[in-house]
Amino acid sequence: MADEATIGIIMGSRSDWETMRHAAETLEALGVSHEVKVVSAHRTPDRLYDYAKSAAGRGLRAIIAGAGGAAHLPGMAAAMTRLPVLGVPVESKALSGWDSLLSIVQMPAGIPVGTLAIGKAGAVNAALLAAAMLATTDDALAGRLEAWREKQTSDVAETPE
Ligand code: RP5
Repeated sequence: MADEATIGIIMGSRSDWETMRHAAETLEALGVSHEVKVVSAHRTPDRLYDYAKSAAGRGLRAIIAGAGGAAHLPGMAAAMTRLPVLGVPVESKALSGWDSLLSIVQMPAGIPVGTLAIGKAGAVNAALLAAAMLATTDDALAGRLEAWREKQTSDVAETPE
């Protein structure tokens, strides 16, 4: 889903896709238009600049940014756009995502990044938060989001086996 995307999903490396695909799949399930790009703060800084600077003008309403290690992508994107930025710490091999989490969450006052949990849970919840923000002004999406949550509740078994 890429035409007239309302949510931009960016990640620092193709290796982040295994985590970030859960954000894309969740938006897909909710019928939220989105685009997906690899944008690295360190390896492709010009691509990051162009992406963040053009995001609002292209009609995006929020950005979900996932990165691992010295995870500067969400914060640098947030520094260059007024759009809400949701940060997903990708689980790193060296430090199990602690490095990613602390890099993303400890923003200086004035440039916020809404930081989610490490890994898949964070990617799914970033998508749900983005959808919830859009749903405040989109009744049809609000209905789909409520239905998604009701299904999640009804899918929980009462017994472990
Ligand atoms: C970060 O470095 C990426 O977000 C990724 O999580 C990590 C490792 O990248 P690769 O070396 O796998 O490309 O910039």
